[in-house]
Amino acid sequence: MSAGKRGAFFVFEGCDRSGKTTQSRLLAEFLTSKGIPTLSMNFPERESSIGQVINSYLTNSKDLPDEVIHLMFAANRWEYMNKIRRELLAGTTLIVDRYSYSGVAYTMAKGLDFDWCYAPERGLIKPDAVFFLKTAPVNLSSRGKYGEERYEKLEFQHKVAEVYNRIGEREFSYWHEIDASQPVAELHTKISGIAEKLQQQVEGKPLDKLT
Ligand code: NYM
Ligand code: MG
Repeated sequence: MSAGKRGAFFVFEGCDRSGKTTQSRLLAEFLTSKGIPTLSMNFPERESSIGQVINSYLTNSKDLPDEVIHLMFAANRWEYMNKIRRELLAGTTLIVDRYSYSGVAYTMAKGLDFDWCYAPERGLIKPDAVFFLKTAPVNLSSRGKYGEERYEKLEFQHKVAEVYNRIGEREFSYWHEIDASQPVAELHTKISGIAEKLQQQVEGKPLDKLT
C-alpha cells in the first residue's frame, strides 16, 4: 500500500442474533484474501475496565441507571478512538461489530430522548459504511443462546428494530440495509461487493466525524 492511503471503516449493526458476527468474520476473511490489511473489533469491547462494568451489566450481575450505562457504552468507544484513528491512517481496514448506532438504538428503545442519546457519540470517527442486517426479531429467538443477556427479549428487540429504522433514515448516505433472512453466502456476496468497491473509493478521503 502506498503512503497516505487510509483503510476503510466498516460497521455491522442489527438486533441480537442477526448474524453480524458471522458476516464480520466472512468480510474480514474476504478482504484479507485480497491482500488488504484488516482488523476486526467489536463494541462493547469487554476487556477494558469500562468494558468489564458493561459486561457485568449485560450479564445481569450489575444494575445501573439507564443514563449511566448509556454513557459507559459511549465512553467505551471513546477509549478506543486513538487506536481506531491510528489503524485507519496506517492503512488498516477496520471491521467493527456494533458502534454508536447500537448505543442509540438500545437506549432509545428504553424510552430515552434521541438527541440525548446521540450527544456523546458526536465527534467519534464516522464509518464509511454501516451494514445493517435487517430481520424480523421473531426469527431471531430460535438462534442459539438467545435470552441469556439483558435486552435479549422479543418485545425489546422490536423496539430496537424500530429505532434502527429511524437511525437508517438519518444516516442514509452510508447506511446499507441488507435483508438478513437470506442464506449466509448470499449475504456475504452482497456485503463483500459493496465493501470492495468502497475500499478503493475511500482510500484518498480524510476521516470524518459523527455529527
Ligand atoms: N449494546 C451494544 C448497547 O446497548 N449499547 C451499545 O453501545 C453497544 C455497542 O450490548 N445486546 C448492547 C447490544 C447487545 C449487547 O452486544 C452486547 P453483542 O454484540 O450482542 O455482544
Ligand atoms: Mg448479543
